[in-house]
Amino acid sequence: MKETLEALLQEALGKIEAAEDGRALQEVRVSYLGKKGPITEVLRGMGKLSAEERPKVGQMANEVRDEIKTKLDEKEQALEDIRVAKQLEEQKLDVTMPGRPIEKGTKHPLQAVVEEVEDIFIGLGFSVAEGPEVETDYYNFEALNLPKDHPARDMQDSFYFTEELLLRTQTSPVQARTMEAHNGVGPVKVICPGRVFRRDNDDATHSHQFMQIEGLYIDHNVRMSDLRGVLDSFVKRFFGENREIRLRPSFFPFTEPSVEVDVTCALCGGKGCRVCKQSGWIEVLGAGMVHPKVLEMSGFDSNEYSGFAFGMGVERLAMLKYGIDDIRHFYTNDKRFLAQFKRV
Ligand code: 2U9
Repeated sequence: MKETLEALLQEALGKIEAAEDGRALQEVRVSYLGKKGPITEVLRGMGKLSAEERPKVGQMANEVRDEIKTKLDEKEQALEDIRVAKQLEEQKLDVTMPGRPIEKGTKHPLQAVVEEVEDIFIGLGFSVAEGPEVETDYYNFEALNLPKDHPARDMQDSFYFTEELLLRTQTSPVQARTMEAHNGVGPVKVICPGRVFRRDNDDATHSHQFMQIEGLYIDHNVRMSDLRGVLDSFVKRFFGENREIRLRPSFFPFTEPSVEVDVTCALCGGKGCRVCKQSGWIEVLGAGMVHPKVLEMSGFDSNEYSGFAFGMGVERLAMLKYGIDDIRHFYTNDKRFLAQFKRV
């Protein structure tokens, strides 16, 4: 009996040792310690033993059962430890690891320039006005002294939806609408930034679609010197205090007199170089005194009121300020170009 129990113990310990998971272990537990197991069998058969042998065998059977139970419990714990360790290893999460940086976009350089120009003019007492990109022939041309047969339309003739509806060729219709809304009562002091569309062949300096900022100031006694002062302040703030402006006579149907405005060349400081074609000046703006007909058409008495207006291309401003050599960079969305304006 003793040998049988000893053999049983060794056999059970071997199986416990070999068990690789909880299930195998449970099978060992049931088969050795269960009601139909060999140890129960031994205990049941004790009646047949002599009085002398009975307690010894009983004690030994109990010891074998306890030993198997202990080893089963130990192995169960060991398997559980391995399972937890494995799971921890697999699901390792380093909470101290720095996160993956989210790539931040940048403000488009044209938008940055528009906002900078807006800030400067707001500082000079102007408001910002916006209007539709799809315009009527009336506001885009007629109200600006460009009647239907006017030759200056040819330069801009662009994207028509119908005879009377087109993509605006300038932001001037926004000023015309603003003036109309004032019902002949000044002052009107606005700048109008926005996208405009023209018939043009695209190249390094031209695009059929670009951005403009136009300005308008109407009040009693507004004079050309006011125009000069405002544009001089703007240019000094936008390009640098050391810049001067120069006005040259020009023609626009909506202003009389009209001027083109040059700024001292940044590269040579006015001495003359390749960039300014030896002139020392670079053209940046168009401007003039609002034509009396334009004032009258939008409801202002031209004997009582006068005003100045100006217009500039945003791409051109940005190209001059940041040394950009091709207008198409603004529209191709190349991140290598755009990322250079992170700090603008
Ligand atoms: C009203 C009255 C007058 C706006 C003006 C210019 C001169 C001008 C363009 C030149 C090419 C800007 O860079 S560009 O696209 N503009 O030169 N614009 S005066 O005059 C107005 C506008 C509205 C009611």
